[in-house]
Amino acid sequence: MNNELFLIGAATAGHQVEGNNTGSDIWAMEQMKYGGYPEKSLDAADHYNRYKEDIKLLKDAGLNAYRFSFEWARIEPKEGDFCQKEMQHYLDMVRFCKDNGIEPVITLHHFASPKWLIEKGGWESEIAIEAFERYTKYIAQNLASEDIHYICTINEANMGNLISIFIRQAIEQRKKLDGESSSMQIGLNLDEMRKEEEGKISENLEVFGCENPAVFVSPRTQKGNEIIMKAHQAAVKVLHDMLPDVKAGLSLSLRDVQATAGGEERAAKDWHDEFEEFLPAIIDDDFVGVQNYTRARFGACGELSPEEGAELTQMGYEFYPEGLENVIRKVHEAFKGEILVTENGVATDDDTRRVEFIKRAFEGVKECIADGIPVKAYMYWSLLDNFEWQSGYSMKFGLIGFDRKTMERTVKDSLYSLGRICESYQINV
Ligand code: GCO
Repeated sequence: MNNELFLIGAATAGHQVEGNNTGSDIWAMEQMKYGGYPEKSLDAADHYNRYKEDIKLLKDAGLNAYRFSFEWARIEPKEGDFCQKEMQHYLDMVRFCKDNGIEPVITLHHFASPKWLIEKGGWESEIAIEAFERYTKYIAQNLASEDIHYICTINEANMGNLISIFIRQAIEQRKKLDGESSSMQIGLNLDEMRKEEEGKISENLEVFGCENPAVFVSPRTQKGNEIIMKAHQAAVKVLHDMLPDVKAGLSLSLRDVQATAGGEERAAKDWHDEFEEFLPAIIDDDFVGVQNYTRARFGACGELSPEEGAELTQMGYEFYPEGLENVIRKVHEAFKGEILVTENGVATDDDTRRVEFIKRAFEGVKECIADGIPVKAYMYWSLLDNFEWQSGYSMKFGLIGFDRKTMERTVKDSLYSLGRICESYQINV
């Protein structure tokens, strides 16, 4: 079913909504003094126990698809030791979707990894390729009798690359500033910083057995990018061999990169780092998942801040729903397979702005489809307010809110408005 329908749904990621993903690297970092997570995920939205209620809300509002992730750390808590009970949990979720006429779009890896993988070298080690392949095989065996159409191997495979570029730019910026003055006139306590660095190293050694744990969301080397691409390709092969009806791909975080006068070269370089670098490894995939939240404008001196007076989201991004259409068009110039919008959304406390964001973003999707671009799905990020990684629970992306004490859900108007879009836009593709 549903393969002929245009999919309109919402997305979540296990670690951000389930709660108590205790075997994962991110959970471990949340407990650390220098782990970079000021707030802990704890019970999150307790989606692990309440997924039925949440999927029912999505269905009742009129949506027809749900993208969610399997948590590798639960399914393979020790290396090579798979937990059938946890696998069954995800199979139950898949069946619950199916029974309710909701198309499940499964992500195999969404940022969190098993802690043991990081202890063995993580995403900078070839071990990750073999481990991810073995995990994918186990999943494929278990999904053999399910009617699944789309599996996303790795969420935002380009994230580590983007993080390392961002850090490099920040250092260059710092150097420029320092170069301009004869002494560093800034109230930093270098002694304190050094102590903190030492503390971080010894804590990493204690928790992960290495000084710089290569978690998925840490800066990536060129070799690390290649490892991620190889892991993805190995997983796609497994899926094609074992589940021939499944379409496989990965997702990328893609800003709408724009150049103002003089910024053409920098904009082109940025698009290369976000997208083109990964193209050779995905060119033959069935689909690519596009994840867009805003635009990035470049001038002769680099990235520009949003214009004076521009509306900003809670994340500090420019409110710019038109970015999605531009990104889809740019991706399609180079990638001829299907395009799924696997994430698009806005963090705001004002749900009327979310309704507006979705409406305008979806207008762009319709234009792309009208021009023959094979866009097959639009998934809003996110179904639920959730644990936004290092920003904790303060960012409100959800179509559904929840009370952190009682876990009681509050459906926002934006869920119904997306449901109405879905009902009025059932085209055959
Ligand atoms: C990401 C993730 C999500 C985020 C979302 C909002 O891509 O970063 O897929 O986990 O929560 O993008 O920032």
